[in-house]
Amino acid sequence: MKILHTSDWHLGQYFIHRHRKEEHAHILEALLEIIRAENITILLVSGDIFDTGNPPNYALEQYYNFLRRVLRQTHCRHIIVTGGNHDSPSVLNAPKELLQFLDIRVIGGVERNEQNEVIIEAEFLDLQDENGNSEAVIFAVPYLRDRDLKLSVAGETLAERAEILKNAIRNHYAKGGELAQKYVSKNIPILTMGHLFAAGLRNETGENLESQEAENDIHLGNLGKIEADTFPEIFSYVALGHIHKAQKVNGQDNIRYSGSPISLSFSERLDQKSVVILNYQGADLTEIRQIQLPLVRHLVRFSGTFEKVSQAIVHFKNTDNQSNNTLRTWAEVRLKTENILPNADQKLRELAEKRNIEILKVVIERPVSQTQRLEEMDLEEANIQDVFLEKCKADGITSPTQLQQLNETFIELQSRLVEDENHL
Ligand SMILES: [Mn+2]
Repeated sequence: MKILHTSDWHLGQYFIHRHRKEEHAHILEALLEIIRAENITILLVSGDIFDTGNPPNYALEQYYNFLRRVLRQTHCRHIIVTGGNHDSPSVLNAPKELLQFLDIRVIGGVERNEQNEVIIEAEFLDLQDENGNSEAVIFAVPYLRDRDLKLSVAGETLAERAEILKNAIRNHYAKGGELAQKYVSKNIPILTMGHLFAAGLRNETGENLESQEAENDIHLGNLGKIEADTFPEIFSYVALGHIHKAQKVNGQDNIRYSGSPISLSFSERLDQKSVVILNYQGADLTEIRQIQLPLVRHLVRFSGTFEKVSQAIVHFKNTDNQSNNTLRTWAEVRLKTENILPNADQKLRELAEKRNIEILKVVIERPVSQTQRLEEMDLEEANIQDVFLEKCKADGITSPTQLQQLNETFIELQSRLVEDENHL
């Protein structure tokens, strides 16, 4: 039996005054083709189906049309959709009962009973074949909000909150693991899903992402990172969403982020997007394979002085015409300049136009010069937190306790901001 794992579609994304409708249309077509060609039986979508809680009509149409085509045009029998932090549980859940008749299971958010206790069983799916025999079980955990985990206790430190959050999530998965016990003897796949930050992310080359460039660093946030051992071993695979770059957690082959199918911000411009295919023989996961998705639009970033950026644009090799599926390149410019350059923006846009590149955003980067120390820091290389701490020191804050508190607050704010900005 083959299972496909994907996540973070962000249908309906509005990106610097543009929509992503065509990109999503191309990529859903590609997904459908993979489901067909690989003879997938179960499709898992681990959260962030839509970019906003109130998606535009065309995005809803793309979603329902995709579901319909999967059921009609492929051999896929079960579709499991969980809510991410971007999804509105009620929007996802609205057609839940209807979809269930079509073997599409939607877990938009955590369900609670009248005593306000989480109903773990609602996330536990026993998928059956046409004869009513279980053919797989999926513990389909949606994005867990603080309030789902009853974490709204005031006055805790950030570290305490992170610890409580981690334990609550661990406990949630442990209960799912207990429910799965009775299926062990059935010799069928037992999997789980999640939409959360995990610790120990490494890219394919084994580099530790947590020490990479700032934008990757912030992606992970520093709050409530979940360790690989959060997931009980009864689950042969953990299908995660939330992080947009495809990767394993702690180097473990069977705990993965599938990554988003399209680049949702310029910081994802170098990602190779893909989906994960799982092959099961009975309960055994015998193969895990990544399938690359086509690149339907290039996102590029030009950075440097006006001169350098102009040259880079003029010499840019636009691959737009190499494939019918490829849309016009979108660019972000990061202009390093100490003086205001009149019409720089306009001139660059005109140059780009000739290369069939559309500049979506020009960011002017002026050198910071509050203190000698700050001036000496290479801002391209520097860790954003170090810059913040240096700025605090430059402003006369020397108490280690105070610095520690400011640092924690900064990390929290930053992870919230960037989560927003990068549409995680
Ligand atoms: Mn996302």
